[in-house]
Amino acid sequence: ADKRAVVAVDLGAESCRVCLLRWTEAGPKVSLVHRFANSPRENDGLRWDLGMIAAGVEDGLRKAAAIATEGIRSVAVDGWAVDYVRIDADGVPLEDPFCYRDERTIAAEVAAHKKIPADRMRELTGIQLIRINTVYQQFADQLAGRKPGVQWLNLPEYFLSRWGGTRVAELTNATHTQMVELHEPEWCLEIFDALGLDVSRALPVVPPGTLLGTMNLPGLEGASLIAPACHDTASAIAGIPAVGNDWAYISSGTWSLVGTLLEQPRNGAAAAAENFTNLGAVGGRTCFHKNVNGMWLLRQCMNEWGSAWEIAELVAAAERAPRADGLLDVDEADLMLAGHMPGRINAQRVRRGLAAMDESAAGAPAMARLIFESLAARYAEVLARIAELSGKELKRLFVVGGASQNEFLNRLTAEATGLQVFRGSAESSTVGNLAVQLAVLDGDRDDSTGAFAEAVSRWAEMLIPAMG
Ligand code: LFR
Repeated sequence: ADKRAVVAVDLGAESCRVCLLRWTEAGPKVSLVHRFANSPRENDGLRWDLGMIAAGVEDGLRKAAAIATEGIRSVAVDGWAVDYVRIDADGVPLEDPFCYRDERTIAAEVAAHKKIPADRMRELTGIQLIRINTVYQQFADQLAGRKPGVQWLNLPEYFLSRWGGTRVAELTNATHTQMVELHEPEWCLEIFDALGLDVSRALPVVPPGTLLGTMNLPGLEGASLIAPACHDTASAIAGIPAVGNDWAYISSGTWSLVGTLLEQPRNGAAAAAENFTNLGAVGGRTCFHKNVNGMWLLRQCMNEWGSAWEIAELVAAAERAPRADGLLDVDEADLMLAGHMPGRINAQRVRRGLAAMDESAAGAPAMARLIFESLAARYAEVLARIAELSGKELKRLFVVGGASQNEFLNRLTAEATGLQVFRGSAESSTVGNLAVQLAVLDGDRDDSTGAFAEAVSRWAEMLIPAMG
């Protein structure tokens, strides 16, 4: 068997990671070879620093190549969805990509729905109507008269093409644009037409597990480039090896994605009215979930509190703080925006007739507790609806991703939901990314089948204990 190493790149809104899978006598072993902080910055709008991300990832790839003297067999990239790179005819980015939190889409969303009603967009795509979706960003670019570029790619696919891969739109990521048909893996022409967007600038939609070519980066030449589930959430869910019909998930990081896997999308009146999403998942399945706010709330507060608190101490202090006197609506639009989060939280409290809290670092434990209790209550609400809409009798809840390490939040979640909570991998996106690669390298190429999903699941089960 081929015992060369396999590399997973995971792009996160807060941190980016390069991990290396090597084979030992005892089986696979995965180690983190490079990690660096990421965040959008104000630069003619809220944007990502693409050069910094590329330099960081490529540093990581070179480190991986230096460690893996046996050679690297393949590389795959997953990352947050919806944001994209517009490129010129030579594949060179026109500018730094916008961050989905940039406020330009507030007006674009309203304007877009004058051209195509929200209900119709929902009916066509089955996707949660949420301002961050690519479609509103593309429309905002157009309204602002930004040069369209010859093509655009979501970020993971951009990186794969940057190193020599075919330019594609991987399905799990493409669905989050809100520009793909619900029942066909194809761009939705009605939406492109209604908004005056040019479908010839979008790339062919391909399933997760597609081979895109070979790597041209010095030191890694010849490694296969694979599109995994390019959407980090779809990768994270692929990293949960659970079987059966009684489980739900929370992919817990900057966002909390609260949902369950379905064999078929559900876009009936209730799912639409309650704005659940039907995103692409590995093996032709559907991630049926809702974006709930997440560690964004806490991280944004921590930015204001300076270096006063480390996350672990803050969680411990929150656990000792008194119960909150009233819960936040964590999904209020204002709480999705960047900057002065303690003030935004207090503004909501005051609007709801509650007393303002201490916004300083001294008040951090109480505010953190409020955030955790409010998130847990929201998870419970959403999961109850998921059980109802999916017809599943939920018993187990798998929490994966960075914030799955927060045992206090897990306990609050167990109390609020009544479900048995299992902590999956903190690096579940990487588990899923590698599992898809291994399934493909093993010869399981037909993504549309349950067999592919099962192969991925078997690999995920083997990889979880192998994560360093
Ligand atoms: C999680 C995630 C979510 C997506 C949001 C924006 O990292 O990918 O699934 O809704 O970020 O891309």
